Amino acid sequence: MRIVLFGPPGSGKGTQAGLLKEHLGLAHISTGDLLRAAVKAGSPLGLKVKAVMEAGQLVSDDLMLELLEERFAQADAAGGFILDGYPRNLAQANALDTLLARIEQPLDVALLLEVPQDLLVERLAGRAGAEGRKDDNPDTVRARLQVYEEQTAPVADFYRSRGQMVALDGTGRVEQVRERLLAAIGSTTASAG
Ligand code: B4P
Repeated sequence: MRIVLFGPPGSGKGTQAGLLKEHLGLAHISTGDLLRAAVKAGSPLGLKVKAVMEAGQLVSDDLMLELLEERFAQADAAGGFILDGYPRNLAQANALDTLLARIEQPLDVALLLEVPQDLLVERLAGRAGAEGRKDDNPDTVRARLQVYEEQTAPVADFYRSRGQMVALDGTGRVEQVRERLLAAIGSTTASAG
């Protein structure tokens, strides 16, 4: 099973991908986690992207693709994956298409978590308090939400036009959202088989 999980910052992508990974035995590929690991390690890539992330902007498409290709080359990705945080614009959606065609791992479904903006702001403020992530401060959260609306939201139409998009209610308890996602994945598998 190959899944793209997307939605605005704070919609629960990372949270849900972690749970689905356990349940479905898939690799969890989070571009945000890959970038944060590079920043933490102080690698050349990490040094390049730190300021961009702290401003709530998108890291360049070329760097992201390089990072993703490296991650897909790891053994666990061959058995299926949940991609969390990528694609974040139409150029990335096209790049992903080309990459997945080349490695013969076409996408099964794109799942969109829908959450109203005031709840996103509330959740991210909660995480800022709990984890101290620099990009969760109110100014950066505003910038990230704007980037989402302008650049990432059109990705939904990209997948919708191919009949690969399922939009889900991302509000409520973590377990409730997880059940909705599993039901959507179940019906995708049933209609494919
Ligand atoms: P990400 O790491 O993808 O950050 P995110 O959008 O905030 O999602 P995340 O997965 O962390 O949060 P979640 O919604 O699970 O990206 C960070 C930055 O990296 C970007 O701004 C960008 O600079 C860069 N980047 C990443 N990918 C890129 C790409 N492809 N191209 C370019 N740049 C890229 O959870 C948020 C909070 O909500 C948590 O505290 C969680 O506990 C809480 N929560 C989740 N579900 C909940 C629920 N049901 N109820 C209550 N709280 C809930």
